Amino acid sequence: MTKTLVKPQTKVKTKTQRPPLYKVILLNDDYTPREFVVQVLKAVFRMNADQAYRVMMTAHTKGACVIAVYTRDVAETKAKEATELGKSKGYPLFFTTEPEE
Ligand code: TYC
Repeated sequence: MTKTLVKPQTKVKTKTQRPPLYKVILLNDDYTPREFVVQVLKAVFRMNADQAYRVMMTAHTKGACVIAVYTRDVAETKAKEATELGKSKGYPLFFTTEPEE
């Protein structure tokens, strides 16, 4: 009797799913002191003085600046934390999030 070898009909493909990423965006305003914006960027987004100053100046001159990209939870938590720091001092400093294309 001959034996027939049957190949499996299905193949299992493993795909690594990457979580969708969100941008944190700093918005300019007319009231928050520049130095305070720099302080918040250093504290919440772990930037050095030079990076923080550049980001602040970009938002100041262009109206907004993308700061960093994180998973949704981290982006939203950091944006909220940074906005709250401004609020606690009475400043309208605002950070928002947006999904990355
Ligand atoms: N425009 C503010 C000022 O002139 C400084 C500032 C910069 C505020 C960036 C917010 O995202 C900002 N005092």
